[in-house]
Amino acid sequence: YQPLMDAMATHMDTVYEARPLLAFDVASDPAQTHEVTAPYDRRQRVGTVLWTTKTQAEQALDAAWAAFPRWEATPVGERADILRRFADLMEANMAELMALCSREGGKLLTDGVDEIREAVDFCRYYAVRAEELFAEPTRLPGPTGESNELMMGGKGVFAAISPWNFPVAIFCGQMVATAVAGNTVLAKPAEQTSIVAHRVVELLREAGMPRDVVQLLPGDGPTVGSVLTSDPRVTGVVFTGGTDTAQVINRALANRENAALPTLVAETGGMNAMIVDSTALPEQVVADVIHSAFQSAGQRCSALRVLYLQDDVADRVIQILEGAMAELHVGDPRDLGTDVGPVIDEDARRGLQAHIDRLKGEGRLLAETRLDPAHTAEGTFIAPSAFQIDGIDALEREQFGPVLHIVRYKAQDLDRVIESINGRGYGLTFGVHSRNESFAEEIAQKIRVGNVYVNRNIIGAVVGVQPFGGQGFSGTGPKAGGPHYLLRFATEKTVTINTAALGGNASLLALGD
Ligand code: UN1
Repeated sequence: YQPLMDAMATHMDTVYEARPLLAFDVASDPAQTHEVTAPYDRRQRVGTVLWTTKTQAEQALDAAWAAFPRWEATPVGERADILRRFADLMEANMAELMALCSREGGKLLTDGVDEIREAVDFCRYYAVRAEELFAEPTRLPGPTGESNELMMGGKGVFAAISPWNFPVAIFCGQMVATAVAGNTVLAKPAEQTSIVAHRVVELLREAGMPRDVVQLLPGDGPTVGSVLTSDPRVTGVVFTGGTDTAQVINRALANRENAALPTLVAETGGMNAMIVDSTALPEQVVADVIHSAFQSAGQRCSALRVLYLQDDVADRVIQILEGAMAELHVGDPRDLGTDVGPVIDEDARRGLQAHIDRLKGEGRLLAETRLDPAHTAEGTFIAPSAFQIDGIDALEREQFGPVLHIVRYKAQDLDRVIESINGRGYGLTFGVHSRNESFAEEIAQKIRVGNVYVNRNIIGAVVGVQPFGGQGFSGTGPKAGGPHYLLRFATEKTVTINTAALGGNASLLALGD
């Protein structure tokens, strides 16, 4: 990491000025300018963000609408090449992007590396998939005297609404997937991470993405979000964030007058569980639990929230866990010795603290990491903690932070455990730890989630290898980083030609040659 650290050092004090990146230039406006400070130390400025006004958002939509036919007609190879150049540029600027992920998003440097790598992988993966899916019409077999072809196109204008917890990876994944499929895109980054989003879109423009094809609209939900979800010209929305917000977006899209039926691709919350049976290796379980529950300060939708321990192994696992949690260092994410950084902001900290205080009040605390005020006094930090609860139903909502809930179960109650996890209605990630192969397989079969992990941690899905996404309250699918993702942003047109009438074996391919 040393060369990266040295390169990053040159970006640690830059004060940024982010602004909307639209098809047209926007004037500065002090009334629309917001300060950004670092989550690990609120005295440190990262820069300012100029928020998009409602009128600008509407004008951006005009431009996106006008640009769509031209962009859709651009050969897919050219669209994919922009993604490849963009990936190269992100790699070349990795140190700066990592520095921004830490300074603005509170991410550990190691998380920053994974983050930029994932964004690069999304670009290269979707570029290849787009060329496979969109390059040529597919000829379909049919009766003599007729040709049938399936042609792929874009859908129109997409709004891409992304979260702060993956401010480069998910932000890029949404943007490049919708764009390479032939759509024009209005990207609304999370309010908390607009500066890194701005830098990323500057690189995307440098890679050759036309200004009116992908536009960046920093701002808040009531202003920018509501334009994007109420205008009938928005063909679809790709969203990652909370389940509640996805439901609000779904209702807003459905309530539009004179709008075509929309596409909503949502990747939302999780109440992810892990089941550990008596044959599991306690040391390995604890290593994977710490990783799954506390990496990224638990701020991943894939993170472990509820750990089910079979009675025979529970005491041993909890004892090792307690020791391991006592060793975690909470503090400045730019320090390589830090294991757990801050949570994103004061609202998040307050919500988590209230949940923790309630469980402590009920006497449920099992283990906790100590905060050292010398490293945490100026930021929004939450100490990792573990509590005993009776079951997943005791949790009212997803707690998006480093809080682990532990349930003891008896072997004969396993079916009831699985029923209650399935019955809770979320379905994102799930883990099982067991050295009994048929036990693990049986559970993996019964559990209704998007991603099952056996004898390992449950976060960090790899693009193209572990397609990621859930079901139920956890999302609509299709899976990001999977082979079918781009299809949800595409139209399919079947063209049937009576070739006899054209006097031969005509096909669109032949006509186009
Ligand atoms: C999210 O946290 O919003 O597998 C989803 C993982 C990541 C999760 C991203 N792909 O941990």
